[in-house]
Amino acid sequence: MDKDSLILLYRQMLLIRVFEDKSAEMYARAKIGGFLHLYNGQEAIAVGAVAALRPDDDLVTHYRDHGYALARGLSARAVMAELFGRETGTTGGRGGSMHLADVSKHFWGGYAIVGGHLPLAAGLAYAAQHHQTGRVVFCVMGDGSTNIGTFHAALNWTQLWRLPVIFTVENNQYAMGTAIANHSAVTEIYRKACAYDMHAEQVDGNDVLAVREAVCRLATRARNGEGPALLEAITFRHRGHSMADSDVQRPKSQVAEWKERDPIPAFAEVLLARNLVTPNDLEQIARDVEAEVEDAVAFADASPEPARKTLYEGIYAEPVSNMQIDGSLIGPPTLGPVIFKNGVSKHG
Ligand SMILES: Cc1ncc(C[n+]2csc(CCOP(=O)(O)OP(=O)(O)O)c2C)c(N)n1
Ligand SMILES: [Mg+2]
Repeated sequence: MDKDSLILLYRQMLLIRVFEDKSAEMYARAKIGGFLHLYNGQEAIAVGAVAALRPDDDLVTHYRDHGYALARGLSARAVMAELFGRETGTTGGRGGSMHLADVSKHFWGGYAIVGGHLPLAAGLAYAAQHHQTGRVVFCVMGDGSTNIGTFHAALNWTQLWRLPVIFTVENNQYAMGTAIANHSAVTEIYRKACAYDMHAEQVDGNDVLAVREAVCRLATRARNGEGPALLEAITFRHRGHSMADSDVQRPKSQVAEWKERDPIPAFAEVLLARNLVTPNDLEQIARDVEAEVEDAVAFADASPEPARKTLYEGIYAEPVSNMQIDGSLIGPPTLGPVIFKNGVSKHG
């Protein structure tokens, strides 16, 4: 990678960190509602992985998705506005934190159901193979997801069909407050792939360059028709499971130990040691990132909430005729049976 690309990796990791610290503050001020799962400590995985992919490779994520959205180039403004539930958000303020998406960027987004998105990734990979687009699908999940039935179904199917997908497990060693040794019979997650004869690797998830290299390698394999892979990235989250979690189950000493291995200062050290940046350059990057996040908050706060009349948009292909908002009917103007495309009729 050239100097500018390496510095960009650092900037992206820092942007995610500062953005999320600000989101935590906005959550505490009740500007953000619903759930908020932060990615502090895991930034090297999203940034390293997205840097290894083509812009048209498909990205499917779990609910801890802010880092992937920002790394894929969704604007800080649109992501913050989505967290605020505003019209200018990535999904018009309807999805919130766990459902960021931008199909124009092949970012199929965040899914709230643990493991529920793996079959979707398999479907996208099937489409890529069938239409010979040359695309690879990158699907990320947590360690807890690997105990779910869809994990096994998706690995089996994609290996059987040699589909171009990289399943990446962010092994942050806990599913909510349950330590991996208490939730998984196999604690080295990459070994689960051998049940399906699938290629698997383990990588240091706190090393952005190691993650990028691993994903480059696995993407090349997949593009060459060599099939899917399971990548286990070892990491740790600095905060509790979500903003609603008081994080009492994880030993404080373990959290402190992993904070010492923070991927962002570690990569700053690499850049400094290679004489690619000066301490002044790093300070300038920090100032730029702070300004970008402040601008995103101001933008989100000034954006309107979605109009009530749009409440049902994007939910039904054909709105049901008796839907009402503020006493007035929306959807098809005539009352009477609504015939759905599958031939089922319902009386509105
Ligand atoms: C099918 C399903 N079961 C339970 C939940 C509740 N839940 C949300 S996140 C989570 C833990 C998942 O842990 P892991 O896969 O390790 O991801 P992490 O949060 O650590 O990134 C659980 C149990 C859910 N959303 N979906
Ligand atoms: Mg986990």
